[in-house]
Amino acid sequence: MTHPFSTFLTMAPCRRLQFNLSDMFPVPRLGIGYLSAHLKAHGYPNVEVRDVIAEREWIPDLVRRFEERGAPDLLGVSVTILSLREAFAIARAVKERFPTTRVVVGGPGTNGFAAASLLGHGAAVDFFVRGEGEAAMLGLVRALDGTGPGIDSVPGLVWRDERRAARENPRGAYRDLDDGLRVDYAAQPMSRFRLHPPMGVYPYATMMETTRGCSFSCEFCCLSMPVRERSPADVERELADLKRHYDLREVHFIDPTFTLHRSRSEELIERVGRLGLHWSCKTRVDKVDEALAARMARAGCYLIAFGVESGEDDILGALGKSATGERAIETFAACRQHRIRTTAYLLLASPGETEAHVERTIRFVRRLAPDYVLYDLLQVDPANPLTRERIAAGAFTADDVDRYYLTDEPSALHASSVAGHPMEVARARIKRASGDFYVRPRYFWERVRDLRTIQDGLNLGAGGLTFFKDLFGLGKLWDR
Ligand code: B12
Ligand code: SF4
Repeated sequence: MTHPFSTFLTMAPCRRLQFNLSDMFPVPRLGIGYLSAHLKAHGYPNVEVRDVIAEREWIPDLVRRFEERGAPDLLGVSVTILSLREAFAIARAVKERFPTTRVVVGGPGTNGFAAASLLGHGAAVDFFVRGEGEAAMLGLVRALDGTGPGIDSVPGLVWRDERRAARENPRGAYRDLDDGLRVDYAAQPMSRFRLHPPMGVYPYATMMETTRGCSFSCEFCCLSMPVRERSPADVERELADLKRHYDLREVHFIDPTFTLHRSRSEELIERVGRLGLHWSCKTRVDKVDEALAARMARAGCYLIAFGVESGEDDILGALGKSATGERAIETFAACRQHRIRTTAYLLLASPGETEAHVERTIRFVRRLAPDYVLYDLLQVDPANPLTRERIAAGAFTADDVDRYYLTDEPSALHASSVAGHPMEVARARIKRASGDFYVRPRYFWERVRDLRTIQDGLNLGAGGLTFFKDLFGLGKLWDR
C-alpha cells in the first residue's frame, strides 16, 4: 500500500567555518539517503531529496520551490552541530510561509543538547530526532498521517506536548545494518558530487558506510557507541552495483575505525580488492600494522586518514586515546613503504597544552611525515565527555554551549577554547603548525612528484588555494 504523505529532505549548510572544503565539494548524503530509501521501502514514495549544498541554493530558493511545486507535509533537515542555526533559519522561513508544513531536524548535531534548549532556541522546529533516523522518520511520518501509533512512540523524538512542555522519547533499537537497505542514490545529484581533496583522485568517487559506532571512548569524540558491522559480502554487492550504475572508480569509507576488527577487515579488504577500485578510509594508528598496510595497498587503498591527535603521550592520555606517538610513527612508515598516502588529524589547544607542547608537536609531525595534516581545535560538543567534564568543573556553562551553537549571541566559547586557551592563541597555534608543514617548497615538490591522475593535480590546486586563502585570512571561496 502506498501513502500520499509528502516528505522533503535536505541539509543545512555550515556558514560559520572558514576552511570548509566540505561545503565546496558536495558529497552524497548517506544519512538522508538512508531515510529516503527507508520511507520509500515502507510505502511512502512521495519523498524528495534536495541537496542545497550541491545546488548552491539557500532559503529563498527553497521557499520558491515550495511555492511553485507545493509545500511538503514534512520537511526534514539534516544537521551537524555547526549547522543547527542554519536549520533554525530554514525552519523559520518555511513555517512563516507554509504554516502547515511540519519541520523535523535530525543528524549528529542534535545529540548532545537538552531537549528544552533545542525546542527553546529552535522555536520554529516542530521535532528533533536524536540518534539513528530510519525508524524515527518512519515512525514520525506514520504518527503524522495517522497510520501509526502516536508521537510519543517515535524513537529518539524530541517534541512539545499540548502544554508546550519539552518531551523526549527513548531511543529505539539500533538498525541491523545487514537489513538490505541501500542509500537512495537515485534521489541525489550524483554527477555533481566530488570527494574533497585529498580524496577524489579517481573520479567518479563516492562514500560508503560499512559500520556504525566505535568501541573506543576518546574524550573529545561523539562517535563512541555500540559498533554494528555490515557483512563484507553485502558491502561488496553494493559496491559492485555502484560500479555498474555510476562508473564508480573510487570509494571513501566513512566508518569511524575502518580496521576495527582484524578478521572482518581482512575479508572486507579482500572483497573490495576484487572490484578493482581505488579507496580510502579512516582508522586509528594502533589498528594498522605493516602486514595490514601491505594487504590494503594491494587491494587498492591509496589513502588512510588517522586520528593521531598529538605526538605527546601525556596529552594522548588526557584525551583518552590509548595509542602512542611512537606507534603513529611506525604506522605512517608502514603506509609510506606501501605507497599509501596518509592524512594526520592533529588536535591543538588540548587540556594542559603549553607552547612547548606545540613546538614538540610540530617537530613530531616533521618526523611523522604524513602526506597531509589537518590541525583542528578540540571541538566543544555537549555530546562528548570532555565538554561535559569542563561544564561540571565550572570552566563554562551549558548555557554558553547553547549560545555558541544555537544562537547568534556572544558566548564565553567565542573567546576561549574548550580547554581554556584564549581563542586567538589557539588559532595562532593552528596557523603556525599548519604553515610549518605546508609552506615548504619541498612539500610542494613531493606532492607534484606523487601526482597520480589529472584530477589529483586539480585537487592539489584547489586544496592549496583554499589553504592559502584561509592562512592569509582572505575568506571562503563560497560565502553566501
Ligand atoms: C561524511 C562526513 C561529512 C561530509 C558529509 C556530511 C553529512 N552530514 O553527510 C562532509 C565532508 C560534507 C562533512 C562536513 C562536515 N563535518 Co562531517 N562527517 C562525515 C562523517 C565522516 C560521516 C557522516 C555520514 O555519512 N554518516 C553515515 C550516516 C548514515 O549517518 P548520519 O549522517 O549521522 O545520519 C544518520 C543520523 O544522524 C540521522 N539523521 C541524519 N540526518 C537526519 C535528518 C533528519 C531529518 C532525521 C530525522 C535524522 C537524520 O539518521 C541517519 C541514519 O541513521 C561523520 C563521522 C561519522 N563517521 O559519522 C562526520 C561528522 C558528521 N562531521 C562532523 C563535522 C564537525 C563536520 C564539519 C564541521 C567539518 C569541518 N570542520 O569542516 C563539516 C560541517 C558541514 C556542515 N554542513 O555542517 C562531526 C559532527 C559532530 C556533531 N556533533 O555534529 C562528525 C560526527 C565527525 C566527528 N567525529 O566529530 N562531514
Ligand atoms: S576518536 Fe576515533 S577511536 Fe576515538 S571514539 Fe572517536 S572514532 Fe573512536
